[in-house]
Amino acid sequence: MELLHQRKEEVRRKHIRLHVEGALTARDKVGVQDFVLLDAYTSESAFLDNLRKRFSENLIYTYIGTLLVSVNPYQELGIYTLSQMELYQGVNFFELPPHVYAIADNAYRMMCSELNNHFILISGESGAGKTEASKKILQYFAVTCPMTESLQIARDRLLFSNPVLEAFGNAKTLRNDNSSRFGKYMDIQFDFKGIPVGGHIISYLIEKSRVVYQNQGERNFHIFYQLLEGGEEELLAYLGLERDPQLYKYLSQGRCAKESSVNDKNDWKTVSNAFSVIDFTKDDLENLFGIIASVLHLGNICFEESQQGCASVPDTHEIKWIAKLLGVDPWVLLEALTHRKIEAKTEEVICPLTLELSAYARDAMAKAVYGRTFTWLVNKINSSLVNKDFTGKTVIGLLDIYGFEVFDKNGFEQFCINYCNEKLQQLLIERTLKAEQAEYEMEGIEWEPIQYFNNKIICDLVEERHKGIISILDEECVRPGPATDLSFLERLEEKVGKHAHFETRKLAGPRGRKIGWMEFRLFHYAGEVTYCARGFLEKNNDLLYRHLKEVLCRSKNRILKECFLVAELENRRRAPTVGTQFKNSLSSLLEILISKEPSYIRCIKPNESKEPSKFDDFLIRHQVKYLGLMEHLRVRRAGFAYRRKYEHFLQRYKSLCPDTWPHWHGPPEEGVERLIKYIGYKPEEYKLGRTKIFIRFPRTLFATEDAFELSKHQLVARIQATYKRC
Ligand code: AOV
Ligand code: MG
Repeated sequence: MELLHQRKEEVRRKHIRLHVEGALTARDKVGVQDFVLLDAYTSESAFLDNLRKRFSENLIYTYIGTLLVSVNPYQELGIYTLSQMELYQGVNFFELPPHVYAIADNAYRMMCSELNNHFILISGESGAGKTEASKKILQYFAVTCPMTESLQIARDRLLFSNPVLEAFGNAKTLRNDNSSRFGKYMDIQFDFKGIPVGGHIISYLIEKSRVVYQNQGERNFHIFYQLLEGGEEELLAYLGLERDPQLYKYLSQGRCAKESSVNDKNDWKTVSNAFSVIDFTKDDLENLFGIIASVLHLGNICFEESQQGCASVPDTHEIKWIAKLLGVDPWVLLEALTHRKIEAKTEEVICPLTLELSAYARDAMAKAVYGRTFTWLVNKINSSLVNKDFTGKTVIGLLDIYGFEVFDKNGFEQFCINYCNEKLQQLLIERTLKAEQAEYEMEGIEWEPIQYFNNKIICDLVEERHKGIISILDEECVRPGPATDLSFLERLEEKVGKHAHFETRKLAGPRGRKIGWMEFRLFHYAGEVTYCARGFLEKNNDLLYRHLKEVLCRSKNRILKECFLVAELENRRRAPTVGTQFKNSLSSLLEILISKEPSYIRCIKPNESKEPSKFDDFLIRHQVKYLGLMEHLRVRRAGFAYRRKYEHFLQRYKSLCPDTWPHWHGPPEEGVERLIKYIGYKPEEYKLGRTKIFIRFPRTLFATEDAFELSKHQLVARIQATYKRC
């Protein structure tokens, strides 16, 4: 058995060597696989040339040290096969061409050997390939990790949670046909043997407004179209739905209900199958699709104006369907959609709503129902991923969040999404550029500081207490008197008007396109975005009239019952605004991430037209700039590829030197010095800090690691020989 393993190992290593050598000799053609090896490493053009060369050879991955840069190929490349997965399994990072599997494998092996928690942060703008990368990583773990029969179900549930969440949380936008409209952080939990045993998902702010409105060329969430295209006849009849999406107002505003790149019918099958793996019962699904269908029926409710200016519903066909599917009284629902309860001192007064307010109430109900159902779905998936039998688990967290996005018109949603990206960029800066330089200083290693743009200033502009944009918005939301989007804009001008990263029409400098009357502009790390302030107050407040809340709290639909608790009606305290909730959830996310060991994947979008083999220089140069890749490279290049605490280094490699084997009793630093002298490190290859050894080139560690493997095998052989003799 051991022999077989050795043989397999030899074959694989030979294969790897050929691969790497091949890559090296073809360097002129395919560029370098680690930007650190670039001769002109300070030149942006050289960086782009390298990326272009590789992209034209379909080599979409390149390293900067341990960070992976990935360019979306917009085509299937055949690089995610089983044999590719096997190849990357348990191999040293730099032995093989760069790959998302190498990042996954590295994190996994570090987790197993050091028994600590990791996360993989995938960032880049909308359509750059984050979600695809996160799926590939999950598949890699599912295929390559050890497995027992009883734990297969846990693995399958982890895998199948993806299509379900994508169906309910992704949609076609102008930037991406499968754009994530929610943020997702997923912990994959492993037991001490490295078997994936469970998981946990946290979702961030789903873009609810899409449920009731889509811009031209965009779609609602995939699930609606999948249900209509793929749902069985009986199911649609039960839900009172027709097949044609054009018949539904909530599905037809973007005028692209049928999208050629999306196969709704097939996706429906995938999602249905996934539901059964994650253990959704027939009853769950009936309730769930009852809600989805109700949202479509809601969208088709039309209001008419009476002579007194009050709203009424001329055709109650839709109301009846909703009442049936949600288990509510149709007349109460009708009243709640056209009237509002106002609490006077001693009694409740019921006032009719205008046409406009009724439409608002209807849309608010659709958004609330969808938003909370999404949260229910995440909770339900989580309860199927939970595994209480295992304690002492370690985790690898995968973060796949909506990427930075700019449209012709940008609203509150883009503001939140782009703010979120600022925060992640901030984390990256803090943990790489800043931390790396601080470490050299702390360890007493000589160092020429490298300048970089720190976007903290923009994060502060958005989130600072009392002074930031979210605080100003919140103040407007609670201010007594007629606060409007315009008064919010005026308050912004007053309070942050002079900020270097902010502009409005009144205070605009000569930069960029003209700013409209209701607009303000932020200079994000990734570029300028002009936001329209219209709708900010309403979306931040996210009000659902009490009358409608009461209806939903009394619903007999089992899912809604869990989503709208009666206790909520009794609680008169104001819930935090959407902006503040989002800010708080991002700050907890960062806390989760800061406690773990990071790996980074930075995704680049090659062109705006989603075409294969098209390398848009201008677009890519811009991303290279704002992602700070040149600065990363400079820090990496001037610095050291690896660092290890003396104790850890010695513990791993002590068998390579007779002085340190089997035990070294002196100070670990001295032991390491002896060890590296013995194995022949050259002075330019390393530096000794206060607590760690710093190794400049990957190849040095690589050679040490090889020697270690060899000595391990020799040791095993020696022991085996001794046994044979006995
Ligand atoms: P995103 O997650 O970064 O955008 P996706 O991962 O959804 O972007 O990628 C967009 C599309 O690009 C996918 O649907 C694929 O068609 C294609 N694609 C991406 N990566 C690959 C790959 N490695 N191989 C082949 N095709 C790929 V957003 O969710 O919009 O920020 O909010
Ligand atoms: Mg995505």
